[in-house]
Amino acid sequence: MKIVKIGIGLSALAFLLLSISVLHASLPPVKSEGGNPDLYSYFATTVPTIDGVFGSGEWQAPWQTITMDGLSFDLRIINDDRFLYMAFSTPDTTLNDNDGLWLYFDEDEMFPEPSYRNHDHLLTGYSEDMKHSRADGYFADNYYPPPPGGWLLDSGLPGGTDDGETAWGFITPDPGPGHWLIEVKLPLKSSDRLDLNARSGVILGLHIHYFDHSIATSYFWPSGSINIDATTWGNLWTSKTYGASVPHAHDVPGQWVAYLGLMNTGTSASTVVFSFYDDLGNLLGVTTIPLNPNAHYGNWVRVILGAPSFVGSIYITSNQPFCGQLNQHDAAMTQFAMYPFIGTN
Ligand SMILES: [Ca+2]
Ligand SMILES: [Ca+2]
Ligand SMILES: [Ca+2]
Ligand SMILES: [Ca+2]
Repeated sequence: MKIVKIGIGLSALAFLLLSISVLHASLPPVKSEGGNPDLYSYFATTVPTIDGVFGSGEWQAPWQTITMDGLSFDLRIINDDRFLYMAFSTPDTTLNDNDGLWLYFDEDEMFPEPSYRNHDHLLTGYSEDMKHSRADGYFADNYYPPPPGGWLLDSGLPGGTDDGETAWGFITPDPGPGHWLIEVKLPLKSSDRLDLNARSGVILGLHIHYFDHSIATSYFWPSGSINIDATTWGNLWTSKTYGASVPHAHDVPGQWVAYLGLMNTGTSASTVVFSFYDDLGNLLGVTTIPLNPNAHYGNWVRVILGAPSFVGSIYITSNQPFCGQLNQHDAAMTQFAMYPFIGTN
């Protein structure tokens, strides 16, 4: 059982927002490296400027640490409904124009409709996407051709265009050493069929290749993965928000109301358990919500509880990760996600 605790005081919006920010801050780095490891994209609350500089407040997501063939890279990932943004802090301390980054994405092949389906660990001609960026500013958008496969430039086909932005910046902190920061922006869905055709909320396959030219060495995530075999790639969970229509008819004047939306973007059914506690820690009720793959679920917290009002905290557990959204009636919205709890308590 994976457990994440959040406290949600429905009597005060400020407390609700505070609780969610605490949840984000306490998320552990992703360490799973066996099989197909996971990375998580948080829903963007700000739109980053792709300039190779990590501006204050620009990347509103926790750092995730990945191991690429023995080297640790830190990255932050966010998305909105149109774009995926990635920020890399590399351990590469030698500035070289030919240092390079390749990002390979696997989606399913349900062209032309944008799909809620997840990556299929299968490389299908014209259905996948790859972005290649170099420290000297070179950028190339690529696609996966039909067999015998390989990766080719989008611009080599009629209508193929370069879609995406990257920027590299060499930062020299005190104390050092200096190292590369890389910012990336790419469309989840573009007008070019040779790019991703995905919606926010899907899981994409991801393969990362970093090349340190100074020592002519490549690093891969997942370690040992290769760019022509998507069964070796990792999972990138993207986030989705809800256009929730809050049911005014049930609202009680003068009270705060939280609207709860859940989405299971995984491939397994989730069992989500909400335990409601009052301010003294007394258990008020427990509700179990089954959430099938790619299913949406939305309701009011107090309706789940079965009580006309609720003030207290909610303890949520799940046997699978999922993403969700809390919407304080007509005023604010915040997203949260249930990821594996790593550690002890
Ligand atoms: Ca920036
Ligand atoms: Ca595929
Ligand atoms: Ca393209
Ligand atoms: Ca492409």
